[in-house]
Amino acid sequence: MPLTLHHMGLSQSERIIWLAEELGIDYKFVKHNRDPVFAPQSIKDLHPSGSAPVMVDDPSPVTNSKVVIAESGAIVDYIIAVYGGGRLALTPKDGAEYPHYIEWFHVANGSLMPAVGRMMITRSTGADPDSPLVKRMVDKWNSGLETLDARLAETGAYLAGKELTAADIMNFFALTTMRGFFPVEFDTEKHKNILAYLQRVGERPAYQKAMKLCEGDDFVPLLQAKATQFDLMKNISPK
Ligand SMILES: N[C@@H](CCC(=O)N[C@@H](CS)C(=O)NCC(=O)O)C(=O)O
Repeated sequence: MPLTLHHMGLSQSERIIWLAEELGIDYKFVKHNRDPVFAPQSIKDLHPSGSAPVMVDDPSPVTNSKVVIAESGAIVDYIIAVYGGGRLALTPKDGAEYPHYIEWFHVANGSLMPAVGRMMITRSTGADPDSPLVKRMVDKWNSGLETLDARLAETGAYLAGKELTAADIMNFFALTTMRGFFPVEFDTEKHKNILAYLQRVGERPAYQKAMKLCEGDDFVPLLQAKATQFDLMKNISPK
């Protein structure tokens, strides 16, 4: 089995394991523990980015040599193209859902994750909530959620349309596990479509299997309006 997927606990690399489970492909799973919050040396040794996920394909059927990639979107695209027969990705042949697919796929790392990251930093460093910059960041996060909720209201199912695609796999972490790093509560009215989506995805056997593999049998995915906060954040709270 040439494909090895490296996951770091409580991180966005859960996306890659979930993708592999949805596609039903063979892979070797390697888990790395945070040290204690950031990436351990074992992740840094794999790729200069020093971040998770990392995919190692050795030998890659594309190059006949070792391929190492450390960027979620690139790994998702690579696995779907090389091992997934194009499943879970849409193309122009899929018609009206294609532009939604491509937009939402890129919203994940282009807008949603940066918005979540900024929220986490402002809250964990105790930034002044009345500063115009902090207010603008909060607005961006709130309007991102509003847009996402409106899209889910339109489809009644997933981000591109009626079926799960890689666009969902890219965005889901920001709505779930990421909320364990800072307190964001969804509103049962304003975010009702997001909340229904969390339940819909949470029922998928591939998602359940991936989360158990990534975080252990006792881990409860953060699929409710309120998210349990991870203890590891105490290590980097301002004194
Ligand atoms: N844009 C990258 C971001 C990767 C990233 O920042 N991963 C985080 C985990 S969620 C990480 O490794 N953090 C630990 C560190 O930077 O020390 C991707 O999508 O793969």
